[in-house]
Amino acid sequence: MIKLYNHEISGNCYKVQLMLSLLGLEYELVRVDLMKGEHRTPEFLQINPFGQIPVLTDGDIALQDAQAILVYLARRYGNEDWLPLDAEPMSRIMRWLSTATGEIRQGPESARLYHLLQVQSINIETATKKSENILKILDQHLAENNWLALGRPTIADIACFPYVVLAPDGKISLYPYTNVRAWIERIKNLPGFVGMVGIK
Ligand SMILES: N[C@@H](CCC(=O)N[C@@H](CS)C(=O)NCC(=O)O)C(=O)O
Repeated sequence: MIKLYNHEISGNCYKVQLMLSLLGLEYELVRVDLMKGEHRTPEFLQINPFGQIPVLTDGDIALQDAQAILVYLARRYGNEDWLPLDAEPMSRIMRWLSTATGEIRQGPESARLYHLLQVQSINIETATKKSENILKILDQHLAENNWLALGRPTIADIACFPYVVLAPDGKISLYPYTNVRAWIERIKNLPGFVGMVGIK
């Protein structure tokens, strides 16, 4: 049985849950209470020394990092559609997995942490500026493409979706980004789509 170590307000956990659901897989959610520090217990550090969720276990395998887990699920349970192995399409997908952990994490993910969870160490001016910058780039890219990496949904879309759609939690309006909003609707219409707190 697949288990996802999860917290309901985590967009990084949600991207894994969304992929599991789109693939029609059965899984069990194991709640890790971040507020109580359950991610820092010796038991949890054994499955992820980084002290972070998500972690996915599949039998004896324990995997860490949302992007790495998306790669595993796509290759283990998906078909070529979600993550093809040919050099060029694979590279196009990797580019957006990097964007999810780079520009999107430094932008809308950080702005959300600041406003929703009052993480004061975040420089909110920088996070807001970075959010607007990456949303503008995404909007331009999506003016000519229905999906981020290829002509169909891939794990690139799933990796980037949560913290883009949750940007308003960080007081970043999505109103100016018409093409981003249309892409969000396309993702919400995928068979098997599930939401999370803040995403209907
Ligand atoms: N690169 C990791 C980042 C995961 C991450 O930042 N997880 C957060 C929850 S969304 C967490 O566990 N934070 C607790 C901490 O870092 O102390 C991934 O993509 O999975």
